[in-house]
Amino acid sequence: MSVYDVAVIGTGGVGSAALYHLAKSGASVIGIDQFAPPHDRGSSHGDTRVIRMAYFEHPDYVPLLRQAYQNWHTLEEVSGTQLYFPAGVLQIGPEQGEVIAGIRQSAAAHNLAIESFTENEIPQTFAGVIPPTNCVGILERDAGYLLVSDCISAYLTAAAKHGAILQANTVVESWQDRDGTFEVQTSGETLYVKQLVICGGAWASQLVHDLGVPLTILRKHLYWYENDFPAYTRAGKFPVFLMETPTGIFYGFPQLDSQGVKLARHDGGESIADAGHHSQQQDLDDQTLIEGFTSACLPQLSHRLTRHAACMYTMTPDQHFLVGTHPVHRGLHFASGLSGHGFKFASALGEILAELATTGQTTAPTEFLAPTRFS
Ligand code: PYC
Repeated sequence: MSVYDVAVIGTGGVGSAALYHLAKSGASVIGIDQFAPPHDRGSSHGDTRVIRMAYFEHPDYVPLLRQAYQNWHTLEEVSGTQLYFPAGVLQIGPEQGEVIAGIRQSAAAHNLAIESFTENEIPQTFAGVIPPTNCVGILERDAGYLLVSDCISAYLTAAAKHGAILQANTVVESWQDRDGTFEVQTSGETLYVKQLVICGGAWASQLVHDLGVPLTILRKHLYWYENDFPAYTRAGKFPVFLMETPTGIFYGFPQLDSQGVKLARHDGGESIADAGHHSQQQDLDDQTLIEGFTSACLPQLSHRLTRHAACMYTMTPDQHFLVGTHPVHRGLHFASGLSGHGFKFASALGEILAELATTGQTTAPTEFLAPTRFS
């Protein structure tokens, strides 16, 4: 029998950050993961993730993004590793579409610097980019990408230095709230903890069963295409991009290495019943859409695929996160339903969960993410 102050279940992006902040606060903490993080079985693999501040999804995310940027910088200092790359993010879409109108709203509400481009100015400024008809562009310079696996490894290493225990390849079979102490049954042993932090990603519904919010798991595809056009590279100062087009919302990254340009579709996705049966199989219809997008908007990119991967989005009904303390089990705190746009927040969400577990409250403005909004 083992006893800890806190157990963190799931040590991907958010869980590894929570483990670090808890260990640093002096709590005795164990992280449990069914795989060996960083791994490619969930939602935090495929090299890169976007980070941006003028958030089209909702202006209320901006204060959390400030905290996230700050915490990623701190992790870079702690680990001595560059994790954030300020390549800039170029977003393109119709003026009244979800993306452009949302960015303008967030930028105005929080006084954020953005640069606007007309349809004609886009190809003149960004070589090899052809916007869809009647679309405009916005560049956010203080935005870019994070190296996902390096972020997770850096948090796990830093957490271990502060005394956290990591139990990889260990399944949590069940947990019970026994009058304020949690009994956690893993594939190896029974643990007793005062607080439980669950960052289960696509396994969240199995781990927090009585939350009453339906989560949908989507299988999403990532593609890397060989590139010989110098402008589409990081060295050529090509930005991260996200484009709202008539056939979907597509995003991608400048070429970083010999794998070429990474691209994916942000909308769409195939609903899957069980995260445990998520496969890496390719989807030719999805790939056809991606190549239709590149033919139209990034016409200098080859269609020679160098790599494919599949990952999962865990979607809430309104595509905003679920963050907070369980309404019945007051020692249980969670972040889930990150709906495909959560990794950039991991450094902030981990700190918020650690605060909730150690003090019972957080000063971060997360009320808009409370699961009770669905009740
Ligand atoms: O968070 O910017 C983002 C993003 C784009 C596609 C998936 N996530």
